[in-house]
Amino acid sequence: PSVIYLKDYQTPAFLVESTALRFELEEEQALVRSQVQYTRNPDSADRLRPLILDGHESLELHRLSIDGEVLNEQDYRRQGEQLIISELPDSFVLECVTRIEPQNNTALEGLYKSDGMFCTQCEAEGFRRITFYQDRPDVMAVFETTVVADKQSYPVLLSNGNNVDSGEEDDGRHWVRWQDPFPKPAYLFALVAGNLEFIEDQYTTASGRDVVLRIFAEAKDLDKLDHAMLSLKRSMQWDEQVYGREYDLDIFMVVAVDFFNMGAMENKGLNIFNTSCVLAHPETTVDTGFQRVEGVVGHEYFHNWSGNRVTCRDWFQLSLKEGFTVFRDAEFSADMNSRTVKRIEDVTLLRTAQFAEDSGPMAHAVRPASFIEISNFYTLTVYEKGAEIVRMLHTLLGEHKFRQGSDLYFKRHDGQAVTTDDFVQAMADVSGRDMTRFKLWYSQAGTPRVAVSGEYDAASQRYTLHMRQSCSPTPEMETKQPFLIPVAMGLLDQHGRDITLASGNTTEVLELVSTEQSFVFENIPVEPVPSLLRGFSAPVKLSFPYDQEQLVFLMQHDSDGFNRWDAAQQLAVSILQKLITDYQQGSPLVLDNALIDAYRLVMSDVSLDKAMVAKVLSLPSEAYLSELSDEIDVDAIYQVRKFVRQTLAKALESEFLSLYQSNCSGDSYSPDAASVARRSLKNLALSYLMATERTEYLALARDQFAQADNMTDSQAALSLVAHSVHEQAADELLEQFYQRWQNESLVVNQWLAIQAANTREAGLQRVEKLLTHPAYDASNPNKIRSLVAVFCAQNLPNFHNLDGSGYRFLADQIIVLNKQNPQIASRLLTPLTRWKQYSEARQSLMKAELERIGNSGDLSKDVYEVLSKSLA
Ligand code: HT7
Ligand code: ZN
Repeated sequence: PSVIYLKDYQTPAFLVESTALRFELEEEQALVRSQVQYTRNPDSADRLRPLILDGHESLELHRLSIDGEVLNEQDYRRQGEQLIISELPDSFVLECVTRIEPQNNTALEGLYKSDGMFCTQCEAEGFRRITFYQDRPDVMAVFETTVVADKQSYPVLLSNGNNVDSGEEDDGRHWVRWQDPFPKPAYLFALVAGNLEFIEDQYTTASGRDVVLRIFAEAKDLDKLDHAMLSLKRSMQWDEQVYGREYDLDIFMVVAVDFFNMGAMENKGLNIFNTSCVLAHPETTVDTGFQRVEGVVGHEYFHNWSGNRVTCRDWFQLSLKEGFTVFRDAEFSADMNSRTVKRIEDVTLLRTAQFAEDSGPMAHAVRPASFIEISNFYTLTVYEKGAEIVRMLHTLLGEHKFRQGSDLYFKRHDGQAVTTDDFVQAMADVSGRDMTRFKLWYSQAGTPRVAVSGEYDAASQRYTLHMRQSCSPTPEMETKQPFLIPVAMGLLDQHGRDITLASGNTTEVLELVSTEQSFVFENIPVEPVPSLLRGFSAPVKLSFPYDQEQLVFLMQHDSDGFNRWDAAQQLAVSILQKLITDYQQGSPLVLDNALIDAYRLVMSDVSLDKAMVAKVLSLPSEAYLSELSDEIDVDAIYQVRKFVRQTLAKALESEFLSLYQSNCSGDSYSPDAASVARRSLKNLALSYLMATERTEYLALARDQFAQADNMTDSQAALSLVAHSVHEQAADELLEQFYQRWQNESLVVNQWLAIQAANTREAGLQRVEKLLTHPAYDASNPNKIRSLVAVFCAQNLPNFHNLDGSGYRFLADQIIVLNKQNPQIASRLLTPLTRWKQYSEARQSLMKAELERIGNSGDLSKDVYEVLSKSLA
């Protein structure tokens, strides 16, 4: 497969004025007629450039004509994924009829069927599976779409924009015509046809325009749409208030589908959502599920400006829309819930999964320089690290200038397809800053390290922070230039109070721009404890030689909530890492009292909000400990973490019990932030109590399971019992749960995931049995993620079994999925790509499975790219 390079970007040879589509949907096929008005691009110097259309090999071409004249086979060339037509006039209409088979489309790209309904997924390059087109984001056009289908089976026919006409035909078929007045690239095209119902609401924009809001789903799910509707209205209002952005069409539609490769898609005026990101009901959805719906609804809605009105010039610029939109949705969620907790969650994801990606074989810059398959670049780096870049701009410019920069960006580029450079330029123009060094964040891969040390001179009352930055080589980039790293910081006096700095503020943003740099603070009366990287102001690995006492001091006193949590994490990490070494050396494990004392302090700190307490009392995950290891010792990490949990549980048993009891409330369920916090603390306490392995706590968990009026409490209890030593109770509860919820697909996914994550022996056999359970469907990505992906990513002892069975299992799954759904297959590969970080024994087992996949024949571009980079 060929490599596409950013440096080879060329403007399109032709522009599109308008695109008219007609879909004849049938059970065995769909006929697609496109009529596209082309004009030669005046930008293009070479007037002989041919028209190059993209078209997937599965497209059956029935007819091609130019201005009504049918083309013969000698008038065009079909070459791989392209159809090339030369010697064209400057302006013409190309009509094209293709035949496709949505019912056989298992890749879930282009037009496919999900549970009997037709739907589309065109980002990034799915439109070329529908018709021949310049399937690239810088070709924007207004679309008119007519959908024709049997009325009884497909009463609802949707596409982008406004419904302008509809009618019935004699044979039981009907049609609906949609017009989208906003020029858009093909990746934002959408179509849905099915037997759907909807809930409706209305929103009046700040300028007084009325917008109809509709959320569609299967009839059985209609009672699970209210939270999404509320989230949508909150998103619309938030975007007006915070960014001054209004919605622009008369109608905004969301459709829930069960078969979907990702979370959701921001198609203009017609968002398509994975059911897992839109359905929510207290009885079937956990608190984090409610929050995810709010976040994803916000994310897709915000794309209407950051992505749709202003889109990407090419796919290397993906983070232009994704990084900015993730930043926007994170701020939205922070405003709707606890800001600090949201930040802790996002940083946890970044530090575990994104940092691991950035040091693995698929490491790439936020604006990659090349790719084989763009679907492989919908990554944590492009999304989450991209959002961190936007956050750094926000930190460097401040709220007000950042908003001016955003206003300028939208004004300057409305209706255009642009680059990350254009985005930064708008920020540079409003602030008058030179952003040249800052832009290295987009082009250099890898996580910078910042080593900091402090020096206090009592005589001169001067405190100096010395910083040194470095960044390890990544594939295709051996050496890096120093980044511009904003380090938000403060200094705490001996009482834990913030010292006012020369600027008059207690938090300052230091700008680290060279490899080594020192920052001097005058008039510091006592040796301070520095609070560094407040709010995680840059996506770096910062180290400072704190001792345990200083970490506990920061945990208690730092005015920055994020850093209070982070001090607790650093304390726990250092203690766990020491125990991991003890375990490896065969020394007995003894837990340092410092952690027990620190936990006790946190539990008695009434100033902390409950969500924060729950976060601080959660040990660093196995994934985070793995990411921090030079060589990942699966067994040591798993055993030590288990030992520490159990020791904490026993040492603080009475405290955890009273925490549990004081957070049980008889109130009916509400997904508001305070109730979510209370439940998270209660269930965390229950998890420690269960870790004691005492039977009275099994009874407590069983009671909670029996009496819960909401899925959060029910599932927490189920998961704790299922993962406990009480095997019989585990089996009973799992069976009861399944009997009760077997008709709720999303709940069944959770049931599968709980079992997949069970670290008890013979985990693989349990997973293999579940593959044949009626609840499992090997063609549905949500099921694959719940069972296969959870097993491989979260069940460390079983997946990494030294007999190699876990690796073999994953390779077998990938070999099948490579043909069926390449996007999912290549995502599933991730755990195997990290093979170089394990012991030699595991390395050779993992590598052998990668090679077996490689030799299995006919690899998709998706799998080929990840595999070849992993083995390089
Ligand atoms: N922009 C959307 C991307 C997306 C996608 C990409 C590749 C394959 C399938 C996909 N489904 C959705 C999602 C988003 O970031 O909003
Ligand atoms: Zn997005």
